[in-house]
Amino acid sequence: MSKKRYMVTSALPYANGPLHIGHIAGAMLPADIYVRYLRAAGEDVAWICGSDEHGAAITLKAKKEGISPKEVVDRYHVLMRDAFAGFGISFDHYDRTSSPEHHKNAQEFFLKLLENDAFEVKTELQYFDTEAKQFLADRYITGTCPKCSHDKAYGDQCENCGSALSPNDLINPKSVLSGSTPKLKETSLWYLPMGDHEVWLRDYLEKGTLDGKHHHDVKDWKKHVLGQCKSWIDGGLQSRAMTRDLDWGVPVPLEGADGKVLYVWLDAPIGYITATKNWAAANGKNWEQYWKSEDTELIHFIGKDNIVFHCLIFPILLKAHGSYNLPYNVPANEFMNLEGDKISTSRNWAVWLHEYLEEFPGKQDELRYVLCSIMPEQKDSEFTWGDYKDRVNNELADILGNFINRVVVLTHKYFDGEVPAAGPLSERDVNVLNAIEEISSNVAESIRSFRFRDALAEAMNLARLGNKYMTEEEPWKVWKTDPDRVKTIMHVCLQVAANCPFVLHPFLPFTSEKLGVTFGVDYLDWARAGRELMKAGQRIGTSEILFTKVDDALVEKQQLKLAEAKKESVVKEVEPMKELISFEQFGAMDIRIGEILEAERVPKTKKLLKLKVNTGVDVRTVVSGIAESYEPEQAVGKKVTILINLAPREIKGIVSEGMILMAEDDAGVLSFVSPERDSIVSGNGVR
Ligand code: B3M
Ligand code: ZN
Repeated sequence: MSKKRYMVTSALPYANGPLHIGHIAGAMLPADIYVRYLRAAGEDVAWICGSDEHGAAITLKAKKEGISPKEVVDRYHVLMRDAFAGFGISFDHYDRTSSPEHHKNAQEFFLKLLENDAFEVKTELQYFDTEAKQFLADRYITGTCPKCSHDKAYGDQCENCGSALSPNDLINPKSVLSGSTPKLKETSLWYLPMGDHEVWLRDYLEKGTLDGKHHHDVKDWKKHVLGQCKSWIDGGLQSRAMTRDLDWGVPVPLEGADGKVLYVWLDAPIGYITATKNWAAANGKNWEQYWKSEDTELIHFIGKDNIVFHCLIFPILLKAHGSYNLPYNVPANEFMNLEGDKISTSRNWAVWLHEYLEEFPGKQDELRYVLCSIMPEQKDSEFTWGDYKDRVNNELADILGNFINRVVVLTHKYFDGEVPAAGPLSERDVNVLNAIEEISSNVAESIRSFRFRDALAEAMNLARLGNKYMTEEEPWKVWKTDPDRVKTIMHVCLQVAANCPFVLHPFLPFTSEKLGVTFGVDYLDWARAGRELMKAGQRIGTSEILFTKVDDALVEKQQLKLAEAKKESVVKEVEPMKELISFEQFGAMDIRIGEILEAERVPKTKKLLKLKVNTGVDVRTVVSGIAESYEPEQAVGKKVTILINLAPREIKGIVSEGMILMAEDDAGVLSFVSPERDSIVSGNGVR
């Protein structure tokens, strides 16, 4: 059953860098399509977004650039806002979380939660960087993941295995600020006891019920979203700290809480509410209807890395507050990769929106089209420039562009730009005209169920149908023998062409605007679409070429640009030199050449091999995190460099006696550091 009102949100991007195709493919383009359709269908909808301006993402960027966090967010807020506008991302309101309104709103929300006993205050030992004089949480601290042994896990999450972590879980913790090993220091934190909410969360997510009543249809939710939620709950929900000891963020509004701010994942989703309030105030609306009224659907568009926050944490907060709706659906997308690799801001492996807008003026719809065609709705997908070229040329130019161009040119050529009246209709004419309604209702249904790829394919079917009809009816031939029949053919073609902007505008707003002018149709009103759109005698306008073809040179240029970025980022990413050590310290290390005699995987780990190594001194066991780079059988027989006087350490129940030295390439693949001459035997010292 559908409701009266829609509150739509898109994940607030961190204001710490420019936007790339992954951002819009994940959380903004699907929402834009959805909302454009809903508006055209006459629904009451508010769609908000904004810049996420708090958290370690911002402060670490500021530190790296040597500027203040405020300068970082001011710079990128404007860049992001403009890039969205450039792509026709039609938010009703784009806000930012560093605003005084948001600070006030988030603080009030926090106080209400406190009043409702939503938190537990705990005073405990937390990691503290004595050099940087700062507590370390989230991205400020890295170490080895206790679950999978990945050695670059963060204080909040391991990106290798997806586990949620606390700083205290990390093995060998290191401060990101100084590289030093942090000390423990006492502080108080407000925790959200998520475990207390497991029972109702399970009902809400697995049955779609809330307080014993039907809330939403579970079958409308994406499987991968529910799967992720279920595995979180099955794993047992841990308490999560909702405050941080930092100086950038929304201050905790309590006496004695100096130097404490709200956790960014507490304040950012409240940012959705602040944005709605600001939008409502500026537009004479009642914000509470959009967040609290029972007949409003709350829909969050996000990427898959944000699922836990929107499906578990935010619902707990909303419910604990008391009067808010819970998400009606969270149609999260998976990730979009680029030319065989993960999109990465730090490695400059991305197609940047502001650069695309500069390099391809007027071609926003081409990118929107390609991104929607390959949207990662159910699984990860991949953008390549070769595919961009194929889709623009074979679909946009050859089908849509070609059809519209032929309709417009022939209408002017034969009928002086006037819509001809139809004569008797053939069965095929009738079928084509009937298809208009069918396609339009299929598009609507797919959009309402968040199947945007299907919706776009179906909308394009209208142009495909018109193009095929025209090609097969051959009005240019029939003109010589039966000009009356051409009137009917062109009449049918014009109905199809004029309906194109109706079904295509959620996807291709710029092109649809042009078509709206050419055919004089009010395409922003979904209900007006249909087979009788163009009346006989009505004049149509002219049309420019809608899509120019992409050539190989463009593809190569873009691929080259990426290759250059990769080269530069490799140079940039070289780790800075560590502090000087004395000759004595060097001399204390006993490094030898050893030979691997045996190798086997350590059960239940992805990365670890258990090796037997002949060090020349003895044969010993070493556990080494190389299993993703070497199969056991590839490792056997290799001569390797090994530090033999490192204190033994137990890893996964095995005592490891030594450390094999490895080199790492830019893709993270490890390689043994081996002697070049075969004559060098085990036990040779390395000096
Ligand atoms: N800024 C995370 C992200 O960009 C975060 C989303 C907030 S939505 C409330 O992945
Ligand atoms: Zn892990």
